[in-house]
Amino acid sequence: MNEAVQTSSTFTPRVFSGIQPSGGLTLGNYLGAMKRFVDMQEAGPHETVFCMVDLHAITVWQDPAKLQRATRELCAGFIAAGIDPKKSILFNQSAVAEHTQLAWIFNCVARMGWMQRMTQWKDKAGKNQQNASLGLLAYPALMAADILVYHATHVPVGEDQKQHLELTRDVAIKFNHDYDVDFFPVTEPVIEGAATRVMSLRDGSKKMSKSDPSDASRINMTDDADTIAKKIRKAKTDPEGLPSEAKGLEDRPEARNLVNIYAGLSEQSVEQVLADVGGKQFSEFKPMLSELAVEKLAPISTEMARLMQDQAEIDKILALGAGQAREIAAPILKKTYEIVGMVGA
Ligand code: AQP
Repeated sequence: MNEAVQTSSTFTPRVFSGIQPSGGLTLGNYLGAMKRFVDMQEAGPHETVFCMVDLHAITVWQDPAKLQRATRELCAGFIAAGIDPKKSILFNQSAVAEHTQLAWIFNCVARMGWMQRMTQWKDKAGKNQQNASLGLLAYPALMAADILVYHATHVPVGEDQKQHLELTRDVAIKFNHDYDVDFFPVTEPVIEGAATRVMSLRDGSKKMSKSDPSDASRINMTDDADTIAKKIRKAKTDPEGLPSEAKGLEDRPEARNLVNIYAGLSEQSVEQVLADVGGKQFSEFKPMLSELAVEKLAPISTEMARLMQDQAEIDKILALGAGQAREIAAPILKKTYEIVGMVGA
């Protein structure tokens, strides 16, 4: 069992995480989240529950046909990356109504000020907060429900989700306190590895993101070998060569990002990578990185394309997963309703 999972509280260890079908999967999603989901699945024996969070995706406008395709493609991505529906529960959020039912309870537990402090809310709503959707503001309460409706104890995520997970902990603590129960676990974020925050290839101060208007800023899991090589060749760098120690990457965000990506893909530490490539110029390092990225990503994108040929099979897997998820979520929601005082729960 994964060490982080072993250090759990009195609740049975259970891992939950989700990814939004708000566009195609990026290398950031893969290294920061999906690859680590697979590690946690394989580390067993704890249950692993993974979700396509389509209700989160619609907090900003999504074209309905594209959302459907992105949800199925994300499911194909999970499976191609190594999530096995026989070992993990794999489903889409809107198929399990308990998420939104618990989210309403949490909307009434969480405070407005908590939501307004969230960096993601500020970034995504921008200067036009009055015109942003109410769902975008309430996003973290739904995320808390996604996690706590399974009594999940451990949530593997990228660095950017740390603040939302702290809010999930605050929701659990406040609920337990307000109703004088010890019902919801105080979830542990699991943020590990060399690539917990993969940055844009065009701007080392911005996160690599599915919704970045510039396609050159990210590597998509469906990019072919030539596109990957071209994007890496054009990735922003600085004129210096690579250092031999991690401290030489300080104040060099673009160089650090490419080294982190190499470390994440090759499953080495940054120090191990620099011991090999220290002293090289980017003209030498970038082709090495391209070759590694293609070697690791091509089998996944080929398998995703194959799985996407049979959408009925994907829908079958999602329906099966939703049934399994509901079996865990329904009694937890029922008990929550009883605690809150709903008649006929
Ligand atoms: N750049 C990243 N580096 C490391 N981890 C990342 N994650 C996302 N981007 C990076 C992790 O992937 C998981 C799923 O993220 P998400 O799709 O639910 O939402 P997000 O974090 O908002 O991802 P995007 O790609 O930036 O989506 P959009 O553009 O729609 O907002 C999370 O665990 C996240 O940490």
